Amino acid sequence: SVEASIPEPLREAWRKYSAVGFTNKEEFEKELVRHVETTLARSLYNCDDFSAYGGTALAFRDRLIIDWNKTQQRQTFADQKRVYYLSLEFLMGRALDNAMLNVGMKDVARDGLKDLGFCVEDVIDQEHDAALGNGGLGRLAACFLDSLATLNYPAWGYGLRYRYGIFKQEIVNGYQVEVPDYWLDFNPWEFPRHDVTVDVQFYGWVRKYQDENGKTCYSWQDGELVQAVAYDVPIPGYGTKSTNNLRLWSSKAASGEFDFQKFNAGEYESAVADQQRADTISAVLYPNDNLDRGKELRLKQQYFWCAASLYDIVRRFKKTKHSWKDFPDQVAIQLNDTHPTLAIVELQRILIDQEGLEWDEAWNIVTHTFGYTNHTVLPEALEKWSVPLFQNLLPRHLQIIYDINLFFLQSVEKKFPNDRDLLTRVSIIEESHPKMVRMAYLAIIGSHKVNGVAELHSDLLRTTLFKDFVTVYGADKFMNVTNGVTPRRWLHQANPRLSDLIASRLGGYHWLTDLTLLEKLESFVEDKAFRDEWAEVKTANKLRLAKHIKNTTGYSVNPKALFDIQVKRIHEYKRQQLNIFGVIHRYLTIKSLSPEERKKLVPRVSIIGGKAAPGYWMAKSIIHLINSVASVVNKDEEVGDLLKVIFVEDYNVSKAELICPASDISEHISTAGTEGSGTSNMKFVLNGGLIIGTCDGANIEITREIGEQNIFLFGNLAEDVEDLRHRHFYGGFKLDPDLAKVFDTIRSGVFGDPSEFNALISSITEHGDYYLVSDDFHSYITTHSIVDEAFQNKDEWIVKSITSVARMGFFSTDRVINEYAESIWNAEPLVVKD
Ligand code: B1H
Ligand code: IMP
Repeated sequence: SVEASIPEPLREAWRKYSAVGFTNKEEFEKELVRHVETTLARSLYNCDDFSAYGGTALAFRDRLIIDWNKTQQRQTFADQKRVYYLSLEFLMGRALDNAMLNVGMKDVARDGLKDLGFCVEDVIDQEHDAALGNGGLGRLAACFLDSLATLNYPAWGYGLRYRYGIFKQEIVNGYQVEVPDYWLDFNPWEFPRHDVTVDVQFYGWVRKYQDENGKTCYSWQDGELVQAVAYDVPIPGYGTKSTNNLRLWSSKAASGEFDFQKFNAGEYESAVADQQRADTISAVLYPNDNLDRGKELRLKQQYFWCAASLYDIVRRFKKTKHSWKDFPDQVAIQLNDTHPTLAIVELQRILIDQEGLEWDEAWNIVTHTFGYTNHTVLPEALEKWSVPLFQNLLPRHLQIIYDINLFFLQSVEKKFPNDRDLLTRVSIIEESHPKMVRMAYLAIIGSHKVNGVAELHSDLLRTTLFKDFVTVYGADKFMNVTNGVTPRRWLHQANPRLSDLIASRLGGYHWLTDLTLLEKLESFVEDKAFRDEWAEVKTANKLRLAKHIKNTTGYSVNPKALFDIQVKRIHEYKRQQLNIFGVIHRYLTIKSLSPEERKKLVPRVSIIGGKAAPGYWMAKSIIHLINSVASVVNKDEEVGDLLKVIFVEDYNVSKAELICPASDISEHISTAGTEGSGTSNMKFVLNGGLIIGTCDGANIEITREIGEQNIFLFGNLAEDVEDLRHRHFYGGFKLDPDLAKVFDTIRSGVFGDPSEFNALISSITEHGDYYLVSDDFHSYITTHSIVDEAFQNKDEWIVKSITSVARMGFFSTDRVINEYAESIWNAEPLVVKD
C-alpha cells in the first residue's frame, strides 16, 4: 500500500503534529479567535457578526477537513466501489448550520459565541447561500450528498463551480428584476486544488490512421484547450466521521503552448481575450428550470464538466491498476437528468481512442457503469442538440454517437425485423432540419438502469415517453425511485423547535437517521399536552415568518390566520396562476358578503414565492399579477385580516428553511401528469403542514402513506388530461363561470392596466387552456372551502398534522439512497473510524 512506502519514523513525526480540531467550548473559542485574528486579520475591536461568521466557519471547516482526509484515505485503502453523482446543479444553501448539526457541535458553538458576545442565529444568518441550482433537481442533488455521507457511502459529487449562481430576485413596482449573484467573495467552504487540473479540448478535427498492427484508429486533433481546475467542498454526514467530497470544476485558459505563442508574437490582447473566453465556460448557471434552450455555451459547459470529471474518475481507477473489465465493479456513475449524457460518449472515447480497447468490450464497460435518472416529461425540457453544432464543437463525439446509434439500430432491426417506424422512433438522431441528437435516448442506450422520480412519473415514462425502449429492452431496465428530502436540513435544522419536541417524546434524535421511527409519534395524538405543544411550535414558526414578512414587505399578517403557502419556481405547469385566480375569487367573495357574514370566514394569508426564468414572459406576468393583487387587497380596509397576499422576494434555500415550518397548508397544484415528483410537498408535510394538491408527482405516494383523510386532493386525473386538451380544441371550450368573473375583474382594471394580463387570460380563453386551469378551477375553489372548514376544528387539524408527520418516514433521502445503492449502483457503505 501507499502508506507502507512511507518510512515509519517519518510517519510518527507527522502523526505527532497532525491537526485534531476543537473538541470542546474552550478549544472552539480559541480556534475562532485565532482565525479571526490571523486568517481574517481582524481583532476584538472590529469583529462584527460577519467576521464572527468567518471565524466560526473556519473553525468548523478545520474539523470537516480533518474528517475529510480520514475518509478519503480510508476509501483509498479500502478501494471498494465508489459512486459518482454527476449533476449540473447542486443547490446547497448554507453550510455552517448544517456543519454544526452534522458534527454535533451546535451547542458548543452557541455557548462559545455567547462568551465572545455573539448570537449563533445571527452569525448563521451572515452566510451567503450557495445557490448553484434552479430548483428541485439541484436541491435533490444536495439532499443526496447529505444522505450519501450520512450512510457512509464512498461517493463523490461532480459539478461546475459557477461564479454566478441563480440570480437574486428583486421586485420593483411589482415586476421581477434579476440581479447577478456573485457569491465567491468569501467562501470558506471550498478548497482550491490548483494541482488538480485537466485540459479539456474543443473543436478541431478527427484524424483517421492505421496503427502498427494495421488497425484503423481515430484521433481528435487540434482545436482549443481550456483548463479545468478542481475546487473541493467537504460534505459532512450526520453523526458519522464520513465526510465526502463535492468536486466543482472552474474553467480557465489552458497554459499550453499556444498562449505563449501569442504572447511572444505580441498578441497580448488576443491572448487575454482567449483567457476571458475560457473563463466564460463556468461563469454562470443557466437560470432555466424545466426548459432547454439549446445554447452552444451550455453544451460547452456540459462537455467541459463531463470530460474533467471522467478524466479524474479514470485517473483514480488507474491508481490501483485494475484491469478495465473491473471498471464497472469499481465505479458507478449516476446521471442527474440528461445534462451529463456526454460522459457516456467520453468514456467510450477514452476506452477506444486512448486505451485501445475494442468497441464491444468498451461499450460493455460503459453501459454497466452508468445509470440515468429522468426528472421530467415536459417536451420543452427534453434536451436535443443540433448535429451541426455537435459536429463543430465535438467532432469525434459525434462520430461515436453515430456508431452507438448504428449498432443499437442494428440490434433493434435484428429483434424486430422490418419495423422501420420503430427504428425511426428510437433513433438517437431525429431526422429533422437540422438533424438533432436526442440526449435522453442516448442516455437510455448508454445506461443499465433508467429511473423516474415518483411512481406516476415512472409509469408515464414507461407508457409514453420511453414506451418504444420498453419494447426494445424489456420493462426491467426502467424503474422507479421515489424522491425524498434529508430530515437533517428539512426538519432538524429548519425547525429546531419541532425537532426538539419530537425528541422529547421519542427519547432522543435517533429518528433523524431512521425516519420511519417517527411512526411512534402516533401514540401521542391522544395526549392533550403533546397536541398543545405541537400547536405552540407551529404558532412560533408562523410568528418567525410573520416577522420576516413585516421586515421585508412592511405588511403585518395575523399569525392566527390560516397560512397558505406556495413556494417553488414560477411555471405555468405548476399553476401559480390558478392560485392567484383563486385568491381573486376569495377577494370577490369577501367583498360580496355583509359584515355579519364576514365574521364567519377564516382569515387567510396567501403566501407565494419563486423565481421566473428571465426569458419566460408568462411566468413574469404571473408574478406581476400576484404583486398587483397584493397591493390592492392588502390595502382594502373592508377586507382587513380576512385576506392578505404576500409575495416573498428571492425565494431560496435559506428562506425555504424559514418558510416550510410555518405553513398550515401548502399548495402543490400542477396539472396532473406534469410534475415529476415535487419535493417541497414532502418538506411541508414533514414540518406539520397539510397540503392541497392534485393527483400528481409524489402527492400520490404522500397520500398513500399519510392517508386520504389527511390531504386535500382536487382536480382532473392524469389519465384524462389528453382528452380534455383535445376537447378544448374540437368540442369547444367552456370557461368556468367563477373564473369568468375573476377575468372580468382583472379586465375592469382593478389590479392595474389590464393589457398586462391579456396573454395570461387568453392562454386560457383563446389558446386551448393547455394547463387545464379552467377545468380544475371549480374543484380547486370547493376544496379550499373544505380546507377552511377543517381549519376551524383546531383539535382535528392538529391530529391530522401529527399523524401526517408520523407517517412521513418513507420520504427520507436515506431510503432513496439505499434504493439506488441496492438496485442501481451495487455499492456498499464503508464506515470511517477514528
Ligand atoms: C426537474 C428539471 C430541470 N425536472 C432542465 N427537470 C433544466 C430540467 O436547466 N435545465 O435545462 C433544469 C431542471 N427539474 C424537477 O426535478 C422536477 O420538475 C420536480 O418535479 C422534481 O421533484 C425534481 C427532482 O426530481
Ligand atoms: P484522489 O482519489 O487521488 O483524488 O485522492 C483523493 C484523496 O484521497 C486525497 O486527497 C487523499 O486525502 C486521499 N488519498 C489519495 N491517495 C491516497 C493514498 O495513497 N493514501 C492515503 N490517502 C490517499
